[in-house]
Amino acid sequence: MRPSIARLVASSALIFAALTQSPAQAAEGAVVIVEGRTGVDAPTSEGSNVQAADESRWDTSPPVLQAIAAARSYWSAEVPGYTENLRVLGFASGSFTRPDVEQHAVLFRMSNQPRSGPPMGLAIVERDQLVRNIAFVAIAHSVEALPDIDADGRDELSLRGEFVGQGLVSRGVALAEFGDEGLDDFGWAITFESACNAGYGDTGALAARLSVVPGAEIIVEQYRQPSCDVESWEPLGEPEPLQAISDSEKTVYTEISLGDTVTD
Ligand SMILES: [Ca+2]
Repeated sequence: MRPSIARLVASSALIFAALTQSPAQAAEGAVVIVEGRTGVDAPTSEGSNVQAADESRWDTSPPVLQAIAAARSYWSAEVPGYTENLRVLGFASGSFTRPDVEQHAVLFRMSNQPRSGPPMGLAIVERDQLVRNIAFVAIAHSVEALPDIDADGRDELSLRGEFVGQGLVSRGVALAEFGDEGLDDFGWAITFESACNAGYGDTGALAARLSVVPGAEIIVEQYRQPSCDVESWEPLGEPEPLQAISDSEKTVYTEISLGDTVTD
């Protein structure tokens, strides 16, 4: 199984090694994809999502239940000793698999084990029909819709995750899109990292802000808190385009067959 936490943590050394340079600004009119400077206690984890009031309806939604039932069969065969700990985590609305339709991407977690890479599901629902059912392994707590960055008529998605362990807090985001071959990552980034409770001393914290003008490159601005005792952030280097993602960094998304279900 893919070591997702390794991906989340792998860039720590690179980020910590970055040198402070002069401050700079992102492009005007840019859409913010992720603002990482929200601190250790920011309500981004499961259980505190701002969509909470709307999420409960997906717990009993027939197409989502259909997706979960199929995912149960998939993961039972895939994971030895699979134990279920189901949770519907959130949803996003947009036109994800084809243009000009209203779809909902519903994120659910089938099990909370292993913590470093639990089995997840993403159901795409259109007109109360399940049109896609994706199985994957990742640390993901929320799903968000992004603007159609590459102008193919399909909105992009972001999946945000957080890992907390041994005093280290690490948050990351995977950027994904549906193409002709299915769902595929087109970028990822660490968006927050703090070891202030890990016993390494006063390491401060790091954060990243991702923004984009649709049709242009995604811009990454990095920031740091020089001390664990301060709450203000200072820029770390110049804004830079998001680095290309390698195949080994991509999440493996598996399409679960919809059987007799009406598809798009
Ligand atoms: Ca697109």
